[in-house]
Amino acid sequence: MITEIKRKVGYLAAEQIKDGDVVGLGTGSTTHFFIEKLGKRIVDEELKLLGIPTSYQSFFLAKDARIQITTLEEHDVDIAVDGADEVDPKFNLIKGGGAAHTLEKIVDSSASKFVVIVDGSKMVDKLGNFPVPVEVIPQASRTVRDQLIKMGGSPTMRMAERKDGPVVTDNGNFIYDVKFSVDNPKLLEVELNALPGVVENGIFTDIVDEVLVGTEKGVETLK
Ligand code: ABF
Repeated sequence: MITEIKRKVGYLAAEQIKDGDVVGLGTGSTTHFFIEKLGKRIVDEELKLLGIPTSYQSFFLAKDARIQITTLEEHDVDIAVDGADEVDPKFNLIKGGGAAHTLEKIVDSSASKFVVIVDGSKMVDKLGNFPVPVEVIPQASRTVRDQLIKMGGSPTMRMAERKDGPVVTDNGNFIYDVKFSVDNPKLLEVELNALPGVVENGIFTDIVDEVLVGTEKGVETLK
């Protein structure tokens, strides 16, 4: 059922894309369906669009969907569509479960319109049940961990599933998943990025324009 819900919300988001749009292509299983539907629209409607991927995962999905790829060097983003791990009532997000939050935040925040697509399980009253992903320069792993603990966090290095080493991001860095009590998302987002060695964290604030929430009853659009 969850797959059908993700497909429904991903497909609906794809209907917002207009001919000639430059589209930020998010990462994750819900956005997978969004990209799939764009591919169908390109064939069925001869839709013309350019895609800017937020990870190697979405890059290859876009290639499979025959979406022409471009870069932020060449184009501004008209609309970015991306998943999330948590969404609070003020549209603050936790993202990064897919280890792609650094380029996601760059593309999503640069878009004229940023649309988040989630299933209902991602909607929360307060961020923080999902640990905050923090991308770190490998050489700074220990110093950043110590700082995260001093800030009241409980960091765990994200390990690769089948190997006994850490997950390495598209940028060649490591990720800490940090349990925090996220009382002030904006402040914590700024404080985390001020730590020497932190590349980007998965708290997204003040950049979401719309949230499409898929449930068994249908898709609700929150603005
Ligand atoms: C991506 O989407 C990640 O930031 C996030 O972890 C992931 C979760 O979404 P889904 O449940 O659709 O895989 O943007």
